[in-house]
Amino acid sequence: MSGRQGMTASPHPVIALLLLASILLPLCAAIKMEEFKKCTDAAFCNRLLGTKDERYIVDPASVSVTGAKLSAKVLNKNNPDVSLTLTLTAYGSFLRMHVNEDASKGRFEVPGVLQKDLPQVESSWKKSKVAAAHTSLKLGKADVVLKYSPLQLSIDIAGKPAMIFNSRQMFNFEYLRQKKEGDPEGWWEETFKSHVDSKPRGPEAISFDLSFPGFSHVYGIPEHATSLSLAPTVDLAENTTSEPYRLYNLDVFEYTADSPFGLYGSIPIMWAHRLGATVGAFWLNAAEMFVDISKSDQGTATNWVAESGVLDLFFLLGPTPHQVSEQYALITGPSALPQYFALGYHQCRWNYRDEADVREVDANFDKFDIPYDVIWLDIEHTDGKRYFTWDQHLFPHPAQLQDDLASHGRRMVTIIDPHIKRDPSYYIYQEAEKAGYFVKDKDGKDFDGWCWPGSSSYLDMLNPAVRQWWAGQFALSKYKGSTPSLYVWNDMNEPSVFNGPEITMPKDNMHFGSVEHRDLHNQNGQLFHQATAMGLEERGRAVYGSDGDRPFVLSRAFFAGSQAIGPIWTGDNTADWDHLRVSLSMIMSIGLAGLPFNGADVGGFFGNVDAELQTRWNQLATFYPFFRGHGHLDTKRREPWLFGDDATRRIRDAIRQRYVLLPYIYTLFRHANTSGVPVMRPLWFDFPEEPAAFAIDDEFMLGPGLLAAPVLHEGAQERAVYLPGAGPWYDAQSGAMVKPDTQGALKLPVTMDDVPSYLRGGHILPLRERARRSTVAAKNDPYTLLVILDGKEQATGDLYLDDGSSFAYKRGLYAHRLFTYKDGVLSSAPLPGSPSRYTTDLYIERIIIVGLKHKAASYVAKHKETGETYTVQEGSVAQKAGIAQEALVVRKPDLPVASDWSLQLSITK
Ligand code: NBV
Repeated sequence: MSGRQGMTASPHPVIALLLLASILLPLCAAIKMEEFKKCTDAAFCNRLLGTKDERYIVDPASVSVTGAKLSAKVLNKNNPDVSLTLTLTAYGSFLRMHVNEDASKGRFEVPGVLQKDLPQVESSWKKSKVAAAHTSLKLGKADVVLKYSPLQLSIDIAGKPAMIFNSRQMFNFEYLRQKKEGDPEGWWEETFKSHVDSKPRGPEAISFDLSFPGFSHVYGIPEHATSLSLAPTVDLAENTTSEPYRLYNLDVFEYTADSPFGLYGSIPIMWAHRLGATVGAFWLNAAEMFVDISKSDQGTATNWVAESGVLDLFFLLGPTPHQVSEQYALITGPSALPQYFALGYHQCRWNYRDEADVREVDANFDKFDIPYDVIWLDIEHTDGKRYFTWDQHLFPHPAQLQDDLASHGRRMVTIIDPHIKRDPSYYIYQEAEKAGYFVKDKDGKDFDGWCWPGSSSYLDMLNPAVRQWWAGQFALSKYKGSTPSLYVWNDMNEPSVFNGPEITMPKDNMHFGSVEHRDLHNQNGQLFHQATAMGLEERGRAVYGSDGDRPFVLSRAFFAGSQAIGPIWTGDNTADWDHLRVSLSMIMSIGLAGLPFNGADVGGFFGNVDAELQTRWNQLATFYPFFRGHGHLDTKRREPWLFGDDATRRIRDAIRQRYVLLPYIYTLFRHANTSGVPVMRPLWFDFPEEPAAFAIDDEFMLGPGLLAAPVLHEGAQERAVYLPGAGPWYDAQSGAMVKPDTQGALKLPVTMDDVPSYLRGGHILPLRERARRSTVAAKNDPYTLLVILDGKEQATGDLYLDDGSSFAYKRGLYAHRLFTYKDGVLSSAPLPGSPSRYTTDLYIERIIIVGLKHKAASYVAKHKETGETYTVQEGSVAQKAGIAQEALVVRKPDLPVASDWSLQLSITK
């Protein structure tokens, strides 16, 4: 025995403090830790996490190789009846290890996540030497060795060990068995609080260890409110443990800003990064999971356990951060391309009371000259929490309201939760009940749980027929009072069940195909999200024809693959500075897990936010991939103009700055859509060779060209910033070059107006500078190119263009432009491989060049082909964009944005 057993379980320091606080301050609301399981409360975690087991060997006689796939039997030395089938499949840039019992035992394999056409194999096991004790394979830069006794898989990258599976022999696979007299406690039945889990299939957990030799940093396995570089949970020197990271989708009331407890979503992918190599490990399994991490001079060691399912483990071979993202996107799909409007500002509140309230908020945005795109309605807009209905007194004319909003370019989002009121007169309940579409309890009756509407049932979204039926509910003819400008928000889909174990569904509930809820719990919310998005997609085709309308559905619960459906947010955070700070790590971690379109409630959901925090939060959220202000029913109103003139001005600036950046952000989302690369990401993603950046999580990159280090502390007078790489870096507010010390550090004084952010030399950012009410109002606006030169006076950048709303881009109706600045010539060409069928009249109205070394008496900008010349101005013309006091500005070149051209800049001294 080793691992957690025999170690002292000391509560995490923050947890210990909270426990103390809950004793001292019983009236102060905070997360109720006792509502949620710890590892020691879960029999499978107790049994298997970090438990050594030397029984598993590969039967050498069984090893066979066909093409890319190796198959073998894994035997249990102590039990001749057990035999597992292991397959190892080599893909060009990743490796898949799959272990299961005889398929007839019906262990659950997660459906719908894996891409159908996993990439072609570059090299295969054919090239391996099949020896008595092991089999090996060369795969790109990776050397893979499968050892037989004990079972072990090791992967070297560029000659150095990078990942080793089962080197500490914690692999265990609890085979399905018959119940016997004298079986250990916790095998067949388990109680937590007053909830009894009948566990009809008995013990079926799977565990393993995975080491990352030479890596001091691992990341990912969201969702947790923790540091980005994951802190160890096992202290080898002190022989103590704290709670492992838990992956179990839960509705955690008032979660704390530093905890390994599971939250609303789970994506079991871990990244490891060191100088010269980045790798990843993804376990496709939707059951409850725990992960321990320990660190030593040798690197990082991790232990994993899941309650059921199969072992389906993908090793992503990198070796760069971009490649790990690409590999994960090959496996689980790239992220959906959002509609352009969805990247604008969203105004939400629980609740906008009635139609007059909505109209007033909408009008105030115009009055205070603040752009926004979407206004949201929470649960109170419904008739008694019967989703798809409207409270007749508060919202008597919903379609008219939406049409009026749409007439000036704004959309509405309504909430649709998964709990269905058990009311025989409610049409959704009636239809679903009659068709037998609800999840069953362990006795085969429709499960009855408590949620907002009272007694509720839950649709069984594992059943494709239920998803199809649900999708149909979004047809305009079905969803009364909805219009094409209405989009959807799925909350509570973990699912949240107020009277269930840990506020969720009992694990022994039954789904379609005799699947226990236990097996798919972490995918539950995703299936609901998917069915809703499918509904909007179908509605879009019905309204607009075959190119349709890209769905926009925000979900709280998520799982691997959710990126292909739509955005998520980090749930019910709190209006305090800790939550402001932790939002960065959370968003980046979820982005690394392939889901770039995510954000945190701006202002913090629980509690009242003051002017300073609200200002700082908006300044940060300018760069969030998803930007939505929201607040709890009991909080004071917090629309942007309610915090005094200074705060209103600053929040307006922050939101306007977001709109200025939209062409750049939309282009980043296109990259996520084609190659899985996160939009908001850690510094080391773009600077993998900088160890000083590996643990930084209070700054981030927005794409490759912008670094943001917003102010994250109350009353801050200064901000310490780390600027990686050789630079040059330019202050995004002044355009002035900044000079960090030799270590890359910069300390600067800050006022409430400052949002430290930096432009990276060598990059070109497409912008839209005109202040408008919404993205719709800016639809025909011209562009600005912000050219930030590197030390050699060169730069490149790109701009993705399409109609911003439909699926026509899938037919090639888009343009992706590549801009290059070199030797004083700025040129525009199609990004290699992009089509040229998309046409637009839009043009570039301004070019700002930052970082020219030579100050000259005059400049001439000339179109190389037409000979036309343009006015060149130096100085603060571009201040509207918050950029470039020290820049050179080419005014009104009016170059067509989607055509080829080049512009020569001559310096006359
Ligand atoms: O629907 C009400 C809220 C919603 O505003 C919030 O964003 C969700 O995360 N919902 C949770 C349920 C109530 C939470 C206390």
